[in-house]
Amino acid sequence: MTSTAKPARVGVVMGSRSDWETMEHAATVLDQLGVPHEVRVVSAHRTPDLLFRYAEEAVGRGIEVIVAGAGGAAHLPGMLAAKTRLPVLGVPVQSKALNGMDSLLSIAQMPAGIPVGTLAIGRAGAVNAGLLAASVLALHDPVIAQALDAYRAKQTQSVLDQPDPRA
Ligand code: RP5
Repeated sequence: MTSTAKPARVGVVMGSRSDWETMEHAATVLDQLGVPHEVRVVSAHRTPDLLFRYAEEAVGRGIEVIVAGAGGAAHLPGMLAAKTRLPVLGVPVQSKALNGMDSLLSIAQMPAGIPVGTLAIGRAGAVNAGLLAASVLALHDPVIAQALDAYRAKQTQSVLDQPDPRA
């Protein structure tokens, strides 16, 4: 799926369909900002060949940033980063057994040389990964830059408009 007819510029990938509940928040932000993106399930351990192919072909297909979410022993973001020079933003999905601490450490603790930009566990991380991906594109895309500025201004205004938390 792409958000528009335009070719995807951000790849939102996840290790399992069960990650969608978290990762849809990244896709929603990208939709709101008008960033063309695609959404794919690519599992490091169930579909390793697909993972390699996805990472190897991403640059040639016009992808500029990859947002990758995974839970548990979350190899996906690191393995994608190992196979592409594109920026990879990792979202630790909240696991049942360890509440996402396993996912967080698996994604954040990359050895020096292959970076993964790691976000917060769960929804906040997915939202921020979408925003960060848009920020990268906004460096050389004034339309996305404007959409990002408007998003932030609206967010600020909504706090200012409701100063009383009981209202
Ligand atoms: C990881 O294992 C996925 O990223 C998911 O968070 C976790 C559990 O996957 P399922 O068993 O729900 O498919 O690969």
